Amino acid sequence: MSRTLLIIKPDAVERNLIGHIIARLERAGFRVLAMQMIKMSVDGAREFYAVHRGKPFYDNLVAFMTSGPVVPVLLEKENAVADLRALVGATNPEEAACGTIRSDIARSTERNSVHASDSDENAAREIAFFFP
Ligand code: FUP
Repeated sequence: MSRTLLIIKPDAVERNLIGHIIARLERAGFRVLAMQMIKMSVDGAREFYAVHRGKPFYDNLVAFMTSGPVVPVLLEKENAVADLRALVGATNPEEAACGTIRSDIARSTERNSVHASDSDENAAREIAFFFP
């Protein structure tokens, strides 16, 4: 078993899609180990997305992630990181495969409804960030 982190982003919370997303995760075989609803601080969002500092979308990304509540979810499954990335789909919903979460509900590359850790190393860092 391995662990990964998903974040339900403000655009999905605002559209009442928390339950929809959690149901899809559970149906796909993920176990929810912990979750919370929080409003990220600007400093927190800047730290969480530090890898993107200096990129043209960084300030907008931080503004979006702090624009409303988010729901970080700690998940467990065999092959959790890769399986969650496959379930979530590509960053740009127009490029996300049919049947993925982003293809079905995301609005745009920026407002793409969910975050999923992209490696075991980043999953460990991101899990510690929200569930120390
Ligand atoms: P992902 O791993 O699919 O979440 O994508 P990235 O880590 O590359 O990007 C993180 C977030 O930055 C995306 F979810 C949305 C935002 N982003 C943009 O707004 N524009 C871009 O061109 C790339 C990413």
